[in-house]
Amino acid sequence: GAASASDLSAGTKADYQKVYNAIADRLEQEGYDDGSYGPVLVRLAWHSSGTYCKDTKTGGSNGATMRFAPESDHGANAGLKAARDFLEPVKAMFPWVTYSDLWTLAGVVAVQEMGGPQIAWRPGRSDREQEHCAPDGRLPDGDKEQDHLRFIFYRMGFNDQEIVALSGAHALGRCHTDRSGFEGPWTHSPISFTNQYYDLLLNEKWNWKKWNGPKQYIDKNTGGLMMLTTDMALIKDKSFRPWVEKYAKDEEAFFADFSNVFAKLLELGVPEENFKAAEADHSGKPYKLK
Ligand code: DDH
Repeated sequence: GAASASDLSAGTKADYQKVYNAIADRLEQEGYDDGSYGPVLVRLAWHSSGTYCKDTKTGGSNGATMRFAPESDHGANAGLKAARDFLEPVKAMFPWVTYSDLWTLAGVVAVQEMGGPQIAWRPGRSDREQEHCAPDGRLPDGDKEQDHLRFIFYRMGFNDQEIVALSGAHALGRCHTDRSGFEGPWTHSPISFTNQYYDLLLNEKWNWKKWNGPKQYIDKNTGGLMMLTTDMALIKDKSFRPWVEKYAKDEEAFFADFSNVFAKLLELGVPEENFKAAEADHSGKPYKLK
């Protein structure tokens, strides 16, 4: 059932701006990956939300159940402990913020601070206990084709355009052999939010990587970039491809669509009354923090 108002984060907009700033201040760290926790925080926000099923109304960002096994041990979540641990000191500074609000807000901070669009965000998620862990298999597998993408993302309530827009998050970050088994970044600037992913998909020459690891593509030119089978499905599929072409040409359109669809992702499974109850002014209106 819905949490009572007393279970919810009870902050004002100014309070959440303080949480935002505390995350932003620590984002860049020499020695971690490409120099920023931004990408792995975006991935945490996405994996904590993308478990949603619209038919059974289970999973989603309301709960932060990835704190617990078995969800923390799901193969798809390998490596996300780094992101959860990174946020612990912030949780300690602001004990009133729920983990589920903190993790989704961290995704917003990361996108914005890495040069992406502003994302509207609302507090109001309540944390839930271990028995609410999402079942395994709700997140996408990188070695599959367009049917799998549709199966996974239609279940969350997204359409083809939204699938393509969300996938542009792979402008950020990289694959790690000790996490997913795959290797390498998608773009030349993995800690900047850009539309480069779409341009590379269309205009780079991609070959299968010759190695003992899982099937993935590498770019013919430099050998330093990668694509998953699921990434490549976006240009093979007749309905996905026009959106890739649009976002490759028009970064503004990508930013606008990503902003909308990422905000929607972060609210999957959160009852509307939670947003209303959590806000000091009970308006349920989104914040634009910066
Ligand atoms: Fe992703 N992603 N993702 N992804 N993702 C990985 C890394 C990152 C898939 C597989 C992988 C989205 C969609 C998909 C980010 C954001 C988003 C890795 C590598 C795999 C594998 C993990 C590792 O080894 O560390 C697949 C498959 C899909 C799909 O089918 C569509 C979406 C929708 C998002 C989003 O945020 C909206 C980010 C960021 C990363 C980089 C993480 C890092 O540590 O760097």
